[in-house]
Amino acid sequence: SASETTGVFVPKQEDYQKVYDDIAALLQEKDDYDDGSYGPVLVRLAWHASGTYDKETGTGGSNGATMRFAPEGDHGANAGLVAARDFLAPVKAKFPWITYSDLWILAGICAIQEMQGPTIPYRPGRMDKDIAACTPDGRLPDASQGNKHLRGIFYRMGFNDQEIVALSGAHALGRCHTDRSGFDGPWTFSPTVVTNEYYKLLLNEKWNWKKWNGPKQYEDKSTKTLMMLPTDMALVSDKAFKQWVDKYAKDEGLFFKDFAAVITKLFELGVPFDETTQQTPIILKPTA
Ligand code: DDH
Repeated sequence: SASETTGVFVPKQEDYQKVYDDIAALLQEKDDYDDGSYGPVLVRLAWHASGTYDKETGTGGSNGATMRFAPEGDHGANAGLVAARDFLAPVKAKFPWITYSDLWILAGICAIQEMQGPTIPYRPGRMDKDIAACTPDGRLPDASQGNKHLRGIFYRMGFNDQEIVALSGAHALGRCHTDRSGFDGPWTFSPTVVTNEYYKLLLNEKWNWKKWNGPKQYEDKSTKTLMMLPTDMALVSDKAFKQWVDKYAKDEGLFFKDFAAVITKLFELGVPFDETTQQTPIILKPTA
C-alpha cells in the first residue's frame, strides 16, 4: 500500500469514521455547555471557516483553517469560536494525521448529523495554510444589515437567492451571546435539533423590536424569549427570498434536501480536490 512504500499514513474511510465517532462521543459527554450541546458552535466554526471564500480571487474558504491565527481569529465575526476550536483540540491530538481544515468541516458535519439533521456527504483533502493566507476582515455577513448586504456577501461566494435562504435555516440551531456578537437569545425553542422551525417562526410569529440597550434585534411577541437578527427578517421582507421561506416552512423534507446540498457546496468552496483520488464522498454513519 501507499503507506508502506512512503511511510506516510494514508487515511481510509474507516479512519474518518473513527474521528467522527470521537467527536460524537465528546458531544454527548460535554453536555453542560450552552443549551446542552457544542453542536451549534461547531456548525458555526465550519461555516465561518468556509464563508470567507471569494470566487473572483479564489481566496478564503475552508481549505486552510487560517482562523487558527490571530488576525483572522480576532475578526469580530469569529468571537467565541475559540470554544469550538478548544473542544476539538483533544480530537486533533488523538488523530494528528487529519488537517485542521478537514477536522473542522468533519466536525460541522458530525454536529449536523448528531443533531438529527440530514446526511452530509464528506470529502477530505483540505490542507492547512499559514498565517499569510488569513483573509481580510469583512467577508462574513454583518447581522445589522439587510437584503442588499446579504446578496453582496453570498453572491461573492457563488450562491443564489434560494441557497441564501436554505443556508440561513442553520439558525434553527444555537443562540446569540452578548459577550460574542452583542446580540442575545436563540432563534427557536429547540436550538440543539435541526428542524425547519426557523422558517415557521419567521412566518407565524409576530416580531417586534426588542427594547434594550444592545444592538437592534427582534423578539417574538408571544414569549419574548426568541430572537431574529435584522438579516433574518430580510428573508421575509424581500419577495424573492420569502418565496423560499414559504416553501421551507411548509416542507421540512425539501429543506433537509436543499440544506444538505448547499452546506456541502459551502464546505467545499475553494477546495482543490484531487481529480483522481478521494473524489467519492464518504457517508459518515451517525451514532443513533
Ligand atoms: Fe449565523 N449567526 N449568521 N449562520 N450562526 C450567529 C450564530 C450562529 C449571521 C449572524 C450570526 C449563518 C448565517 C448568518 C450559525 C450558523 C449560520 C450569531 C450569534 C450571529 C450574530 C453569534 C454569537 O453571539 O455567539 C448572519 C448575519 C448570517 C447571514 O447574514 C446570513 C449561516 C449561513 C450558518 C450556517 O451554518 C450555514 C449557528 C449554528 C449559530 C449558533 C452558534 C452558537 O454558538 O450557538
